[in-house]
Amino acid sequence: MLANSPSVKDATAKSWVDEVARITKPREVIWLDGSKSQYQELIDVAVGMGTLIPLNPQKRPRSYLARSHPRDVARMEDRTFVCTPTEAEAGPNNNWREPKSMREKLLDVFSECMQGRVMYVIPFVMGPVGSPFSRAGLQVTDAPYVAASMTIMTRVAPAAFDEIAAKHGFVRAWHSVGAPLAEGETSDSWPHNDSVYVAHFPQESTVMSFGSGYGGNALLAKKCFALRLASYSARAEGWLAEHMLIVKVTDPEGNEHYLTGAFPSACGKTNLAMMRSHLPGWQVQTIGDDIAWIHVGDDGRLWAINPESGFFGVAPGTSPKTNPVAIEMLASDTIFTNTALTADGDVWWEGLTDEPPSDLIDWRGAAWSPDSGRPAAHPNARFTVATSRCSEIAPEWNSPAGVPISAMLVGGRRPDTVPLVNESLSWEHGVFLGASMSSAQTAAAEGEVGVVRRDPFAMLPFCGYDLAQYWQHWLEIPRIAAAKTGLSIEEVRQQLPKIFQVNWFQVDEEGRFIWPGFAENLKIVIWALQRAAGSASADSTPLGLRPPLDEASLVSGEVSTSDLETLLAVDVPKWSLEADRISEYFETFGNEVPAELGAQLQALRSRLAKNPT
Ligand code: OXD
Ligand code: MN
Repeated sequence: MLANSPSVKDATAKSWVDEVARITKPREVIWLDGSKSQYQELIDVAVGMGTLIPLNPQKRPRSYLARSHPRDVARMEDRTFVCTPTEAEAGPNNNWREPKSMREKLLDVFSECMQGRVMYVIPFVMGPVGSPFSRAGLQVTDAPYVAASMTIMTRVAPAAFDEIAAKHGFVRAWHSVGAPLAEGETSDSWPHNDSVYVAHFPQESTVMSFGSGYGGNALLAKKCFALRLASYSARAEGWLAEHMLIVKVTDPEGNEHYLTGAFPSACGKTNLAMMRSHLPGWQVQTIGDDIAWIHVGDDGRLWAINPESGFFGVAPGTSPKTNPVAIEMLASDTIFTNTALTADGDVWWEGLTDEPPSDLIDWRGAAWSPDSGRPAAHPNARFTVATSRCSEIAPEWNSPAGVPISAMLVGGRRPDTVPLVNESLSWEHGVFLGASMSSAQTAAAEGEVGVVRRDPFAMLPFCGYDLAQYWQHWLEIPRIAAAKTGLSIEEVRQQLPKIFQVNWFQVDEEGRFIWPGFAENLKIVIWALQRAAGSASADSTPLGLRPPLDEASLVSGEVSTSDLETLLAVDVPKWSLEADRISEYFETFGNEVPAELGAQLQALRSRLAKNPT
């Protein structure tokens, strides 16, 4: 049995937990301290429940497979709510609910919902312990799988109480699978409730999540805290909470550069964050693969921390070719969810090997063969693994000050129209590129896969307030930086990162990707970093700036000069239509859309008009 631990120094924390227990009525309350032994005990409990299946220790030591309920496999955006005082504040991008009545509704839903189960209390820190940018949270959950996953994904430690004391507060994260047990009843292996709520109360720094045990619906530190609630606080406090990877690139001269990238879910952030350099003298290291908290430094530069301490990555498509660093990282100490199981007790997913093993158990637990006509792993199957397992993690991932960012990528999954890379002409133009981003939908959220939707800065599902106000906040950054540093706006502009739009996903007539992607993306990253450092040339296009077409470093065995021309081409008729679509999208935000973005759209239209071919 887990020890009921720590001396809870913070009276507010203690009384909140008491209140939750009074409402939810668990049979026992256990505080976690982040220790290895407690983690192992959580795992043992989850194995005992049948939630986790131990993998063959000869193949994958200390690793487990979880099979979720078939209806609980992804983030549920239509069951995710933002409860700001007014609907206008939440914006058309969020499902708004009036906070008081929603809170009452949820208190009702949570009433006695943990009966017969243990409530785990998880004190955690987001960001390096002691960093001025870190924040603390307390999550309660009645799912040992969720508690174990949170132990991997966040810094669970008694130090959270010091952070709470220092920062005067913490995020309150309520989580229940919503499946109380009657006396003597045993639990399902994946308890859940068909009625799901993931409700955010930014004013009270509170999340209440009920019914789902999966990913972002349940690991509340991730999307709920580090993006939705954090983006809301960030606007008021003058910083940015972004759905961005952070990567470190060291050039052959030993200069260190840091870059962030905003990409929608399942668009290769983890692969880009873990690229292995194949270019002589260049080194790539990982800082984070999903979330960046970005603050203006005293020097006027933007400094980023990764608030997480683990990776919750999409498994399908991850292979020794696409992400060798991840494959090594997953060799042990990993929780897999909804992958297939091999006959010898290991995991498999589509793309891991060219040929599937002939004999598998699929993610639902049914026998599978290559003729089954359905995927063996769920397309949103995941791995959960600690940052410390990544051999290429940069030591400064844990630096309290964060890392200074010199370039930012914004990119979606577009089969055509959006070129391989496009450099913005100014900070404001970069914000326009982020605000007008779009991408074909993936399996990371419920909804039809493949449909192109606008996903500004990859934050559509994660921004805790009106996206139009969020764009305005991005536009304010130069002024915020000038006010903080005493530099002029012009001086600040020299310090801010350059913003680049990228698209790795253009296809030819046969539907094949034209750009090889993966490790080759490093060439684009290098061009962007060299542009930021002022050491690479560029040509103008109606969209912005691009590498010269004879850019030898981008051409390789796989990419001919003519491919490169296709990849970098600007199709003016398509872009005129794209401008119309952007305009229609902006209109859905009414008067809130910053005038500056209207001016950027107008400027795009006039550049296109001057280049009719
Ligand atoms: C994620 C997501 O899990 O974006 O990171 O869906
Ligand atoms: Mn994500």
